[in-house]
Amino acid sequence: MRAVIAFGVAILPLVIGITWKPPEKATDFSLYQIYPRSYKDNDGDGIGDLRGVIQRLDHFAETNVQAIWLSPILRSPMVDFGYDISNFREIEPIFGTMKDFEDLLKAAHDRNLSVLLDFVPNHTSVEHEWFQKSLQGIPPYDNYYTWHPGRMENGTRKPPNNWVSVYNGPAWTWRDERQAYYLHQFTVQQPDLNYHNPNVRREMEDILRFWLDKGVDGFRIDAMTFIYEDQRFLDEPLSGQTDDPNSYYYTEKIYTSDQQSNYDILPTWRQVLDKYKQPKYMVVEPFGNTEKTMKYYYYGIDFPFNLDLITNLTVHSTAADIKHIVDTWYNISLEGGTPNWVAGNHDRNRLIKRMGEPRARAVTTFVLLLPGATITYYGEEIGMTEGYISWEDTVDPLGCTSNKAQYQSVSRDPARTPFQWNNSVSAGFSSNSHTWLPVNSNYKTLNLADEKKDNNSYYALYEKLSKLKKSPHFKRGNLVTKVLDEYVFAFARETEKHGSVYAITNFGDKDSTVDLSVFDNIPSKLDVYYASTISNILSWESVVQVRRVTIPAASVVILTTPNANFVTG
Ligand SMILES: *[C@@H]1O[C@H](CO)[C@@H](O)[C@H](O)[C@H]1NC(C)=O
Ligand SMILES: *[C@@H]1O[C@H](CO)[C@@H](O)[C@H](O)[C@H]1NC(C)=O
Ligand SMILES: *[C@@H]1O[C@H](CO)[C@@H](O)[C@H](O)[C@H]1NC(C)=O
Ligand SMILES: *[C@@H]1O[C@H](CO)[C@@H](O)[C@H](O)[C@H]1NC(C)=O
Ligand SMILES: *[C@@H]1O[C@H](CO)[C@@H](O)[C@H](O)[C@H]1NC(C)=O
Ligand SMILES: *[C@@H]1O[C@H](CO)[C@@H](O)[C@H](O)[C@H]1NC(C)=O
Ligand SMILES: CC(=O)N[C@H]1CO[C@H](CO)[C@@H](O)[C@@H]1O
Ligand SMILES: [Ca+2]
Ligand SMILES: [Ca+2]
Repeated sequence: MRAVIAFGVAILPLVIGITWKPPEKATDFSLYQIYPRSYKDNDGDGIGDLRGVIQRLDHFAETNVQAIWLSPILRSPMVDFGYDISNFREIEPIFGTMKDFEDLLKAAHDRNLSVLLDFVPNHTSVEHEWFQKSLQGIPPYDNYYTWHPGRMENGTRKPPNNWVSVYNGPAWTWRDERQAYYLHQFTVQQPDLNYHNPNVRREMEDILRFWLDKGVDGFRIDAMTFIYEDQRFLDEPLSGQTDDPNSYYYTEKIYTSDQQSNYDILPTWRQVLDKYKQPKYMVVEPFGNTEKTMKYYYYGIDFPFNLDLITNLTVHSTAADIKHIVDTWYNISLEGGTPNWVAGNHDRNRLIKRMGEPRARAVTTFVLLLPGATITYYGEEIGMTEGYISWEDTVDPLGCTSNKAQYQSVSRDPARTPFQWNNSVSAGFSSNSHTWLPVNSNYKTLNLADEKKDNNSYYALYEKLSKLKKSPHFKRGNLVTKVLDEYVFAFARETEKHGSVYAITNFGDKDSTVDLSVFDNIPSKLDVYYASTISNILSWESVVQVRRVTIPAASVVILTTPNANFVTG
């Protein structure tokens, strides 16, 4: 009896602290990735911080964002900008204090915004206390990481096998202190945790609980593909793609990637989340192919990120290619899964760099208007482009371990430059004219404040699409897709009473005239809701005849049933 009362008292403050009811599942979520170093700097040191995020939370109200995911904000020597954590229970001082984080959580919840943390389970920093103790062989930490004596070849000690790290070079590093090699699938400073050790699994569950108890709404799980490795430590077969044994692409990842145990551990984390009254979300970062990614849906998570709009879509994609990607991911909803659409993250070239501005607008239309969860990488809503970063200014470990001639092809810095808020000093990101990465020089014209005044800006598109996404009238998950021409792909979202919306994209280099009457029950005339290319073919506020609609090259056109009012009904 006493225990029951104590339990009731303990959970009461958590329940009272939250006034709104987030959705049970992340279905139709709009999730925004904040890269905290680059979102907003409050204290003027040139690096973004948590107080900066608090200042800019209202940015999300206008565009119907329901959840933010913060890239890692925990204590870190910042070798991999936070993905190398030295203490899983402390906020990194560059970003602020625990009080700042608690204030951020409260300020977000006051706005009905959910907050997801980046959970980095695969590895710690070498500076983590566990690793320091493991190095000295102190129990129980001695087996928290994967240590191996290596193999002797003709009297010379060699790493246990040919495994290569994601950041190139051997995945094994020798330490004299332990007289052994440790495994690191990422940088030398990111030793892999040993998930075959039940103590490690328990520690990581405790860390989840620590943040859930604080009130976070869930986690985005980093580098899921790399958690477990085969314990026989055999050589991986050669891929044949390169002769360079230090290249990540040298081997086929049959022992270091996508092991079945990576899937099996997820339901154990789900159980931890399900102990809480409020809905908690869990989304996963995959790395492999579509099939292996899809498999995550069956292991208790909300969704694995769909990276196909990044990896499979190109400026040359045909309408059939696009339809295949869209149908593949949409089909998961037939089994109760949540499709999701991602156009970028801090590891990839920005959308506009990959696709060019005109086609990027079409991709943004997919991301916001297809059924399921929308994921926005900070800056995508204003169409941020990549900044030029000189060799001297390069800080990304992938860039730095390259050389002056080649760093530009591998460095991730250009996709991580500060958010462009306005046309003042450092684009309104910082009061400091010197920022951790230089602000993109195009900020005088490409910035949120100016885009809000321009009906044809990228932000205007993002806002218009966000309004549509929010419409309560779309039939749940409803979608019809069509190939109308070699490069013209179209889809329809229907409602019960308010007609339909049709998005038509032309990825080709030539205008194309198509017949939309292939869609069942389409009216003979439609209103133009949006056209990315304003020309004499289509202009704002015009009406089109569905049997002959000309879609300009490299553009997107969004049409609606006449006088439809999707947003307010
Ligand atoms: C948050 O949600 C609650 C309940 O769902 C609602 O009453 C309140 O107005 C919302 N607050 C904001 C800022 O939208
Ligand atoms: C070991 O040495 C022998 C004799 O010098 C040589 O034939 C063999 O290739 C060497 N093996 C390796 C793995 O280097
Ligand atoms: C992505 O491309 C790969 C390789 O071409 C292909 O096997 C896969 O089916 C594609 N995925 C989708 C969703 O179209
Ligand atoms: C999607 O599901 C439909 C209906 O089951 C099926 O006909 C179609 O082939 C599937 N498409 C893809 C790309 O999986
Ligand atoms: C730009 O943003 C900064 C930071 O909020 C602000 O101090 C400055 O006044 C803004 N400049 C303009 C022109 O709005
Ligand atoms: C932008 O569109 C709105 C609504 O259609 C219109 O009232 C306004 O005049 C337009 N502004 C500009 C600068 O074109
Ligand atoms: C997209 C993403 O989160 N990438 C991260 C994956 O994990 C490695 C190691 O933690 C990071 O370096 C990447 O930035
Ligand atoms: Ca700062
Ligand atoms: Ca691992």
